[in-house]
Amino acid sequence: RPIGIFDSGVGGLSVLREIRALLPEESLIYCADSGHAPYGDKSQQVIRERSLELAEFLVSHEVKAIVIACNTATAAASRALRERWPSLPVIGMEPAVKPATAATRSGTVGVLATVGTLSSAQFAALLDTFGQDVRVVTQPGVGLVEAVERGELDSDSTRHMLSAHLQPLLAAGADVIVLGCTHYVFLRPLVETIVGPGVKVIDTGAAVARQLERRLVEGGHRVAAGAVARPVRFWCSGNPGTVAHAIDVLWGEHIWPD
Ligand code: DGN
Repeated sequence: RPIGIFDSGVGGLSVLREIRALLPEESLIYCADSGHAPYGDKSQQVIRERSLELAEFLVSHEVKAIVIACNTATAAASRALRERWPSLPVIGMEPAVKPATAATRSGTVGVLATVGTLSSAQFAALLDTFGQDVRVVTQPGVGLVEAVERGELDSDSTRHMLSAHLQPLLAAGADVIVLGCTHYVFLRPLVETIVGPGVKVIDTGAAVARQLERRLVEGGHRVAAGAVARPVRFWCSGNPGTVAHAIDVLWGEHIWPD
């Protein structure tokens, strides 16, 4: 049985990349809700409804686990998914605030994420738990999801927006930047150029892939290592032509999604 992975769009490909590297023998279905991206400015209720619909689609393909490869959708919908499918492992994203608090030397951590993630109850709870000993400054990455959806990882406009968003975090003294949105991981090279070598940039894609593996092993669902590598199946809502371009750029392989 396959593993289902979804995101508002193509950002979750950054998580898919980690899952693919760790679990090449697993069959993977990736679902991009590009017809409805971005999620950042939508209400929690709308994001929850979209997430349930995407999960329903994946469940109809008999997935053995679901990865919500989107911080915004995790915050809005992970509980609803777990309630609807109590025996299905549902793995969500969480901005890497915990590792950031361990990594900072200046005592200030910067988080770049969507408005939806930063204003969620889940993020508030994360700050309650890990934001006590360090200062956490946040910045909504307005416009960045759209840039990545267009496959613009290094255009002048992306560079300009990103500099403007990072500036307040750096000015506040952050020496660790958390990329709290799966789309932003594709901007990591640009982020690193802007912040310079003294600032660490972190995300949770690899940790999520490891957590998925643990859950599969626990449930006895892991395909034996060494089995034949499976191709990833891509599906999207919205215009496959637009998504195909972004997949070309981000995944590095020409794929026309269903
Ligand atoms: N990839 C989503 C996330 O990690 O938050 C972005 C959601 C969106 O569409 N704004």
